Amino acid sequence: MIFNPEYEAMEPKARETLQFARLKNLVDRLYHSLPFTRERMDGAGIRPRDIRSLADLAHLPFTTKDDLRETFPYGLLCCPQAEIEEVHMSSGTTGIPVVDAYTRRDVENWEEAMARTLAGAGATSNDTVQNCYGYGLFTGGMGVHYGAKRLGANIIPMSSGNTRKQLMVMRNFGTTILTSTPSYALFMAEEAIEAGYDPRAMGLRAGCFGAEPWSENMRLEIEAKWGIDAFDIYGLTEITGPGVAFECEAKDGLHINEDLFYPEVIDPETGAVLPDGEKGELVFTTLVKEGTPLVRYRTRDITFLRRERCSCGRTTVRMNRLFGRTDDMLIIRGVNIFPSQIEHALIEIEGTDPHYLIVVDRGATYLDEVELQVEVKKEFFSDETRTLETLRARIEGVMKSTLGVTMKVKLVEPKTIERSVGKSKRVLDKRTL
Ligand code: DLL
Repeated sequence: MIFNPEYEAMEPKARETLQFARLKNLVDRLYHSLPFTRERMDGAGIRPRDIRSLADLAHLPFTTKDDLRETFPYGLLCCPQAEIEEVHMSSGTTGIPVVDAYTRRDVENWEEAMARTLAGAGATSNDTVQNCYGYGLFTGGMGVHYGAKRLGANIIPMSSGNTRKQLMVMRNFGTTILTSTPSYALFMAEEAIEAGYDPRAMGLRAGCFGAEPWSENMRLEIEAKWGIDAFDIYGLTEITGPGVAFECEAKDGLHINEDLFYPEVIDPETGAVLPDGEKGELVFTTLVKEGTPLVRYRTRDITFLRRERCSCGRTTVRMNRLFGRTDDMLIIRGVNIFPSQIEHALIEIEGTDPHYLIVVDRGATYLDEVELQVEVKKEFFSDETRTLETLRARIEGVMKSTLGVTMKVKLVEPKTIERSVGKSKRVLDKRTL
């Protein structure tokens, strides 16, 4: 079902007109109310009146994650602080988080975008949605929650974890739609089997999975284990959260809610806009955002765009399932982590050298497991085992509290981690998706 045919099945020409009107409005508003944008545009020698077509967007400067970091928390706020109704946050490169602030209208648009997303997976007001994305500053929990409410579905706000309880609820409340990270969906199926249930007999019919990379193989596995249709959903905190793009029944690319989020794909080296079909970095302009609108935000996600009509009737542009990222961001159990954050934390800990290796694996449990190998200073290594054990426990504690992820720390002798001549290799990702 198409939730909002007026926007989702709009004639592309009419949509372009709408997008242009919204873009113009956005650029005017930002230029006149946000010193950051005015300085950037003045620096590039461009005025709001120079934006005469959608193609002129390409003349505007990009916004990057560093810009968000440097203006933390409210330097890019475009409305009076009193109008903010909600905030969300995710990690940034050095641990300084990026903030998304929503006005009432922003939350309404998010509800709309997520209602479209759930409807793409066939959800209606008759469904019961069990939402296992984390509630809190992460956008997954609230995003799905809002969408399910807008759809008029029954929403079970489970958040992530506590798997036995999830399964109990699923069996007793007649869950029909599951929303979680794809790895957690697989983990839950295994737990169900272990507890003596047949996941296929639990009544689910579809699931919306995202927030981390997954593959066609993982889709097939989730579908076979649960006996459901599994749909890919995409979004990022900076651009509102989930609801930016979603799969429909064709499962052939993700429809971008492009009346709200205008996409471009650029060459990450030169910044030039690439034609449809060419792989590059995805960039978004939030056309109607009021709280923290962004112009040409570089997501660092790699994909390409396609404009052929989809068999579902939606006319929106589709993005391919992601190919990866242009940076070294890791997603561990849904938490975004940069190796540099680990490095910063290690520097503070006496006894360690800044040589480390992050080994990520997805064991039999389907959940990400991290082993952090850290080189210890020579004098520490000759010390008694108790000192080493204290150091190990301390690093584990620091990692858990600064990054929010449990890691197994293994202390290794000096000079055992391979040195490289070029860009050092900090991550060994053994996960096969
Ligand atoms: O992960 C928002 C979200 C919540 C999306 C629930 C889908 C479902 P962040 O924590 O800011 O936001 O992380 C955003 O996660 O730039 C991608 O690199 C990655 N990502 C998100 N969805 C997918 C997906 C949420 N479907 C970052 N496939 C993005 C692959 C994804 N990677």
